[in-house]
Amino acid sequence: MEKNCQELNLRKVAMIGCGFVGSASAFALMQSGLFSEMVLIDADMDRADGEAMDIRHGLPFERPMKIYAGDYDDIVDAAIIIITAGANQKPDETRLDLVHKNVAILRNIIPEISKRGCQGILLIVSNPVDILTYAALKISGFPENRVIGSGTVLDTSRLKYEIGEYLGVDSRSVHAFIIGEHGDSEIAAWSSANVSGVPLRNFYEMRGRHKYEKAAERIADTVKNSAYEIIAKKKATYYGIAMSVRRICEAIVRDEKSILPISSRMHGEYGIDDVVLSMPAIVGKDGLESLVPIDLDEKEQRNLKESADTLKEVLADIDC
Ligand code: 6V0
Repeated sequence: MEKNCQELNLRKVAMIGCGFVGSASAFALMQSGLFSEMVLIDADMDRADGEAMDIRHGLPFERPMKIYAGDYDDIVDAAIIIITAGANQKPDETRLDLVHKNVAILRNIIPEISKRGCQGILLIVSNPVDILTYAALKISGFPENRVIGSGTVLDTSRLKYEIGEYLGVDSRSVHAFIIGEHGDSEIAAWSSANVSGVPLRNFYEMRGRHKYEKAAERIADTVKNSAYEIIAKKKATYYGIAMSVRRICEAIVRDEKSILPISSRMHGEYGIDDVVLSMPAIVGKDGLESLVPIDLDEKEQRNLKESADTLKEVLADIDC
């Protein structure tokens, strides 16, 4: 019998899709200590069961929790429902190429969640994440704060890593965002980037790196192309996104009000409306609290608008 969820279990997480990304994320969450219960669901039930068994065999080295393969009745009280189900990119495929396959998969999954009256936060990870987050919002009818995508949290982490390496500084001291689409039209927001408050351009000079523009261009390209490069070498990317999923869950479960570039629906910010893309946002126990409209220079604003237009063209082609 279907349960109708009224009370959330704030220590419970559900993972729908247990392929490379879902299983790596589940493994990262098991080690995080954030949850006391984790349900794994996959169209391939043996896969979900096998991953649950494998991951829980690590529990004697971590904090106790329940990890099991389940079905949709098991997730009604989950505080966070993570969706990683769907086809992944093949070499030479863009994220946008996946759209029709993965929207169809969402059409199977989301009604199972909404008809049970789940009150948890939907975290969409499957690609193209911006389009799928928009589709999930429409299909679920959930309030916008509860339907978010992992967006450019991963790309931003890649950016911080590359800047940190280049400047010989801890990447955690780098404050910089990738915004827009999680994909080919993403934008590195250089004009607001800094290292612990020191504008990036000044920090480059301080470290004896005088060719700022060239280095920035190279770093942005490396970030944009890293998924393609990893997929060409090992067929899929999963550790970086797993850590990004863990970070987003941490901000929600601990009500951290951290600023993370998750994907969410825009409402006229920078002249962009009715499309989901990534902008820095305050993330806490209710999911998205509010956007943080960082300063963008003219070129960045223009590129952001173009990124939104790219996504809108794709949205016009799907029925949601
Ligand atoms: P994968 O290893 O093929 O796993 C996908 C899993 O989804 C499989 O185990 C399938 O059985 C399962 N699945 C398919 N349909 C359903 C369904 N209806 N219900 C339940 N389970 C289902 O792919 P992988 O894990 O590598 O990638 C998953 C998705 O994450 C893809 O769309 C990737 O493109 C995307 N990524 C998103 C990233 C991001 O930054 N947002 C990063 C990396 C990958």
